[in-house]
Amino acid sequence: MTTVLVNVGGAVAIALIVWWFWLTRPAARRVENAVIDVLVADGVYTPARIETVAGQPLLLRFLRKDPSPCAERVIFDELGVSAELPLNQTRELRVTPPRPGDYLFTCQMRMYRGTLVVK
Ligand SMILES: [Cu+2]
Repeated sequence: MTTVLVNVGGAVAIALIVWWFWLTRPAARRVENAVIDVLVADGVYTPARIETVAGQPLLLRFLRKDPSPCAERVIFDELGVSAELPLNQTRELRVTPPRPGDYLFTCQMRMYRGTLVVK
């Protein structure tokens, strides 16, 4: 009888360890990428490809180093976001992509281009 209880206890402990170390990881990963710095310079956004998951609030910090008026606005068309980027200052933008897919972000002339890849 005692042996059976010890075995059951061992199985429960193993199940808890598996659950804690393997199955809880995806939740932690969502928080990791919540803040992203984007540099606006020389005609490109860096990074130009940002990966995230649907429903996760994202804080994007745009730093514009390009004095050209071409770079002064960033537009996320599908998310209804259009924001002015002051030169040499960080502009914080909060976006929450609702569904998986590719969301383009561009300047108003679509010369600067980036993609929010949502899984
Ligand atoms: Cu432009």
